[in-house]
Amino acid sequence: MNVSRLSSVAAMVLATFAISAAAQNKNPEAPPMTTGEKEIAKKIYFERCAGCHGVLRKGATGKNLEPHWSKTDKDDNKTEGGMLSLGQSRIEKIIGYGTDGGMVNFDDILTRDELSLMAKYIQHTPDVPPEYSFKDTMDSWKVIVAVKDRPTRQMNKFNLKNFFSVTLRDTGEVALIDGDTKEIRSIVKTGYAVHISRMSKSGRYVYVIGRDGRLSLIDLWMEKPGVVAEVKIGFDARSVDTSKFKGFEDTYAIAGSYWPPQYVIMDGDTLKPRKVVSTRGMTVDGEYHPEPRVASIVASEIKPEWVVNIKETGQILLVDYSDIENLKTTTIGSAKFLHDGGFDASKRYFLVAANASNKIAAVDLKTGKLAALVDTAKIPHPGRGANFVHPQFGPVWATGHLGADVVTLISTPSEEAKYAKYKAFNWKVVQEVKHVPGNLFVKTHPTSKHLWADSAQNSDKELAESVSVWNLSDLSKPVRTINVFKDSGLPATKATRRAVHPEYSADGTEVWISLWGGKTDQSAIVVYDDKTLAVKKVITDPKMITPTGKFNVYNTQHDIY
Ligand code: DHE
Repeated sequence: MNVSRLSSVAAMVLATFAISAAAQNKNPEAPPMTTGEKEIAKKIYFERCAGCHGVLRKGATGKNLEPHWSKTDKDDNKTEGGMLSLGQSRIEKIIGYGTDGGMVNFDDILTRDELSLMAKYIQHTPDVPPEYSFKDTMDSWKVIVAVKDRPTRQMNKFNLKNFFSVTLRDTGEVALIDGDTKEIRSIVKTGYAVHISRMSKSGRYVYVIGRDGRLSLIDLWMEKPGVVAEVKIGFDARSVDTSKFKGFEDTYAIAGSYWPPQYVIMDGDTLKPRKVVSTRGMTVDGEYHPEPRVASIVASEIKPEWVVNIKETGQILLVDYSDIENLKTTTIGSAKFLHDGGFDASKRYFLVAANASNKIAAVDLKTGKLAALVDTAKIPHPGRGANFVHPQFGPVWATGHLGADVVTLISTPSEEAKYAKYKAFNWKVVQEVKHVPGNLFVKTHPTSKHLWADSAQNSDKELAESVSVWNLSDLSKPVRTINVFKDSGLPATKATRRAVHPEYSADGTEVWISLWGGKTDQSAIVVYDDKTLAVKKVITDPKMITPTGKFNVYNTQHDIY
């Protein structure tokens, strides 16, 4: 970083001054920063902090980080707070060491100078980034291979169903890995800090969204699968999906933006922008929010609709794409801070975590209404969740928790007569399976007898590098907790290689786990036999840097989890 020793001494003196000012003065001022320092801090904030706290710092999964805030409760009691009242040294400690409330420590990611810089930065009024119009979106749009020049049939001999699109987070790439041979078939350049991949209904196209809003369309039918179109849908993004209803297969794509808060509808095979829709509006509490970010998006298979989950407002939008010129949207109020989620086994219901509200909201896609709002333990984080039939409670959907040491099982309705006896349990938490905190993803498969859960965000290195596996017929304790890092045979270093995101092969016989370390650490994906829990293969390659999410083509195409 470009902060000289001299200026860091000056910064310390100023910071000390700011602390005493904060202690004595009711209206303390933010410590001074040069334009250069602000630019560096702005970039770090966007890369490391905005995801949880928001660009305007109003808070979501993370706390409000405005210099000054005040709120009034229902009894008219006013509370005041903000970064200025905390002061420099306290903020530095929080950023460095994290908090019991779930904030991770950044002392192994940021230097001391950077920690100090960030502590100063968040005492200043947030910068409001520019808007991003339909024209901006259109101007960014590029077709790399025109539809007429693309193959009309699969030109390679790969078993595409069992391909995995693997996020290489810190290089802004995805690795396309052949699930049968475990060979890397292509590494494809995508957006910055690439986030997720979703499959078109046909299974031909992969849509990959980067945190910088760059959406890449990969054609798996090409002899060497590669990018055929690209568009930038905003400055900060996390979600994408395609139209999956009968008659609309591969017709449209939709991508959600964190900043500006809006979503973009595009043509599915070229990414040509068709419509940009803002998500600014009222929260479920009736307050205006200037930054309601688009969290998860899924495509219903029972209606031509997308479920678009708006984080800060807690509004779940059902966007009907049957006539995009006259777009109809159903707005369903649920709970604030919507994040990730998945379907139940019947795909009639979509269950989404309102993570900082400690709730799961379930939407009935048949009636277009909220089916349930279920209270859970702290900070549910399902990924897509996991569906299986519980020996005592019938069909359940599982979510892990970032902030609690359990995996929650919620009973889901079923129209199958054999499950009618479980109706009384529907939408209740029927079991909390004992796990450890810091879970990001749970997974099972219709053919499997196992439930897998990582603990990637646990502060204990050994637990962060391990996953737990339960037998679905007895969830009282894990059948095994597997240290994935040890199984990988990678050389031990000080770095934590977080074992993250279990994903099944198309036939449900293998489970793939990423070992996610830093950009300079050797990474790997460890493949387990789901039946015996033995290691089948360790995939490692100098080009495969920071693998995190893995999206099996068939399972993602058909929402199998
Ligand atoms: Fe994700 C899904 C947002 C950090 C890996 N993540 C999602 C979804 C959202 C989201 C809204 C649901 C998308 C959908 O289904 O349409 N993620 C965010 C954040 O805001 C957050 C907390 C902070 C940030 O700054 O981005 C964040 N996510 C991460 C990571 O650090 C992870 C662990 C590693 C990485 O690669 O970035 C990560 N997120 C994932 C994965 C999924 C995901 C693998 C998809 C799960 C699946 O099985 O479908």
